[in-house]
Amino acid sequence: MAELQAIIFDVDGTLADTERDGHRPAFNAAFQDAGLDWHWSVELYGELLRVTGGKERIKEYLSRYLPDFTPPKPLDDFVRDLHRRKTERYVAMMQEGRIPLRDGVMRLLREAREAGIRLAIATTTTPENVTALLSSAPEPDLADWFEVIAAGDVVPAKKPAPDIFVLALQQLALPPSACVAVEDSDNGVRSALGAGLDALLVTESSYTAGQDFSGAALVVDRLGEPGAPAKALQGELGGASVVDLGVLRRLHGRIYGAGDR
Ligand code: XBP
Ligand code: MG
Repeated sequence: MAELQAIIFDVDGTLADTERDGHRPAFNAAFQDAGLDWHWSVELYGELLRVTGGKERIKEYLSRYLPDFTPPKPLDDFVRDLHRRKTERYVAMMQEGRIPLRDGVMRLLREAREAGIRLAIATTTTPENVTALLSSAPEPDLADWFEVIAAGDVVPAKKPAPDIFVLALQQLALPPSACVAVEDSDNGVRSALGAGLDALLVTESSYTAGQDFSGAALVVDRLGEPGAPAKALQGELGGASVVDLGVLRRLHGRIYGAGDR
């Protein structure tokens, strides 16, 4: 009988819908800064998102769309420098508060924190991006609410590999059975399930709607707020109109046989 002790959140698409109007324009701005005439449209970016990680995504773009491109320096150095510029552009955009947290995120974080549930992050994105996003939130010290921020290149393999969730669990010093994970993408679902996080909630995001979330315990369109209810797309909300801590405790209890069913 395991009690719910922590929630591990993905960031991009889950805490905020950052990809289309945050990461994508930051890549395009970096390309422009570097004098490259590349442009990633909303549609093209949707295809490139199959590959997680910004540096990996740039390499995927080159091999698929510009196989004859000759970088002005060794490829890894070129991609690293271009991506560094992209991170600068992205952080500046987040500091302007360009992307808000998704509906219900602050509500759920506050409720969990007040109940003594530990908070963690497991994301593929660069750590600076996470702190910049959280710093723009209505709660000024939000980044400090997260006991663990596992992010970016600190693990050998990015999602869909389980490594980043495994690292977050190690840093929390908890087994998967003490946690609920929250994701928005099929790559994230594979990563979380691979780490043994079976109490898995998916909140679909703009680029991930309709993906295959097999294995997730509950899939909703949003966490929801009063007046903007969550809709269950897979699994049951059990009569709740938003995803709150009670919903997460019941979900966890159904998987691990503890808590309020
Ligand atoms: C997020 C990513 C990241 C971001 C860009 O995936 O794949 O690459 O798109 O961030 P997830 P960087 O939500 O599954 O963690 O450019 O810093 O990699
Ligand atoms: Mg995501």
